[in-house]
Formats: sequence, structure tokens, C-alpha cells
Amino acid sequence: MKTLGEFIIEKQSEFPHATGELTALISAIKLGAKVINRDINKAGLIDILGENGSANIQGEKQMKLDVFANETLKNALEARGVVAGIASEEENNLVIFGKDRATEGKYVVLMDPLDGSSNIDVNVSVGTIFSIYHRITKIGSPISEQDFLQPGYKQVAAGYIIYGSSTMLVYTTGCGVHAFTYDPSLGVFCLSHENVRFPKQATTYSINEGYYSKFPTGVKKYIKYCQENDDKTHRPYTSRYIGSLVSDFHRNLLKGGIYIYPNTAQYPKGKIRLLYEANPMAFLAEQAGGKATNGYQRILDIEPEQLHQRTPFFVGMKSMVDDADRFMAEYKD
Ligand code: P6P
Repeated sequence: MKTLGEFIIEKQSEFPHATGELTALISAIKLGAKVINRDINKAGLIDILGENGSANIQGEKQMKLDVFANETLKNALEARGVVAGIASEEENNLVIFGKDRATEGKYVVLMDPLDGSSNIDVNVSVGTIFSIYHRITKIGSPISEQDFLQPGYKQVAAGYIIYGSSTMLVYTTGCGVHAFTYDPSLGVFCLSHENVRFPKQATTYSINEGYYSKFPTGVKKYIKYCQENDDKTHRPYTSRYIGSLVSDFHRNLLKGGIYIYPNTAQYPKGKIRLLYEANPMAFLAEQAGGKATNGYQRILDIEPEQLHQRTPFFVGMKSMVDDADRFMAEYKD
């Protein structure tokens, strides 16, 4: 059994210039994940206690779990002193760490602390997504939005935690994708999947087909393609959609699939956030031999303009994303 801590230190020794700061950063995320995992597993119970007006188990004012997840990760990251600040789905603006605006942190972190949190009420798995960059501004000077509005190909590391039937932390630093399963009896994440790659054979497409009438023509054509009978390409594919990006992505990574959230009437620019959802998942996908686009362009090449900007998102096995992109090119609306 190899723990996440042991694995990171072992890998760190492969990078002589590594100073251990990224190791400290990832272990802060690991700590945050353990705390969030503990409370997610009691979510129903805490809600029940909270609903009759009594205090929750810890006697604290009950926080919505996604706010709780945000506070937990923010505190864990600030405590390590290697992060200059964060951007989060739960924060309108940048959060600058350190007593004054100048700070010594070498990294900035962008995160969706609890993606798919509406699923908690119905006991469906949810996730935390994180994306790590070197800051652009000089260490010691104030950080600014330019530290965060970097294209995805500049990410130093990215990953997610999935709180499902087991809790797993999946991450990449650009040297493959590695997955660790949490053992609550020991309080450690153990290496369970080293160098994860998408399978060779496509099996699953994930999209909310309830919005079919609102999809671009290329997406409609691709869905019909997935549903055709063709033994050579193992179609029809299975349709699976959980409504939680991390869960759908994780299943597609292990079983072979594609996740699509295109632009729709309700989300003309797409629903998925570029900086702290699409970019980290795209980095992981490419490191696992897959592909991620907005239907036309590589996600990691998109030059961000705003912290919370959205994008259409096609991510998964390269062969499946290639097929979807081909239909998008052929049937431009
Ligand atoms: P819809 C969760 O809110 C999320 O951002 C993704 O995790 C998920 O795939 C998608 O939205 C679900 O959106 O419109 O299908 O309910």
C-alpha cells in the first residue's frame, strides 16, 4: 500500500528542482478533502438535526455544504503559506491570502469546492475540482487577476476528489493521472490506480438529453450517431448522465466515454466554468490520452477573459471527442 503522501514525495525526487511547495499544496487539498468527506457522509443527518431548529451535531450554525467545503479548502490552503490566493465558484472575487496584499505564495489555486452539490440532497456523488498555476506577478508583490486568467495549458497541476461509494482523489502534475482511494479507518488516501488511461473502446455518452431540442445541430447529429447500430464501432453506446461532472467524468475515464455540455438556450455560452471546471478536467483528460474541446477548439488553449466565464464542454476519449467535433464542424448552426 502506497499513500498519497509517499507517492508525491517519491515523484518529487524525480524533479530535482522541486522544492516541496507543490507537495505541501497538494497535501493541503488532501486535508481539506478528508474534512469535507467527513461532513458529506453525515449530510443527511446534519440536515435532519438542523431542520428542527436545534444546532447541528457540532453545535455550530449549519452551513450549506458547498459554503462549508469552500471555507474548509480556503483555510487549508492559506495555512500552508505556499498559495498567494484563490478563485472559487463560491467567491465572486479573488481571495488574496496573507496579512496584507503582498504575499510570498508561489502558486494560485482555482476551485469548484463542491461541484454538483444539489445532488447531495438525493445522496448522489459529488466532487471537488482544483486547478493550480504558478503566479505571474512577482513574489512579495500583490497578486492580481492576471495570475488567474491563464490558459489551461499553463496549469502546474489539476485534479478532483469524488465523494461517492468510496472517496477518491485523482490528480496530475503533467506526468500522467494517478488515483488514490480514501481508507477512513486509517485516514489515508492509498494509491489504487497508477497512470490511468482512457480505455481503447468507447462505451458511454453523457449528456442531458432532456435539452435535446435546444442543442446545436452538430450535437443532435452526434447523439443520433451514438444511438445507431454498428458492431464495428460497438454502437449503440450506453447513455449515462449523473448530473455531476466529476462523477460522469470519472466513470468515462475508467470505462471509456464522452461528457458533453454544449451551449443551450439557457446557457448560450455553455454551463461549465472554464477556469475551475473545464481546464482542470481537460488537463486530466489529455494526460490520460483523451481530449477536451468546446466543440471547435482545444479547451486548454482558450485565453480566459473573466474568472467565472463559461464554455461549451466536450471531454473524454479522443476518438469520441474527435467524432463529436466532426459533427460540430459539419453542421455549424
Ligand atoms: P444540468 C453541476 O451543477 C454541473 O455544473 C455539473 O457538475 C453537471 O454535469 C451539470 O451542472 C448538470 O447540469 O443542467 O444537466 O442539471
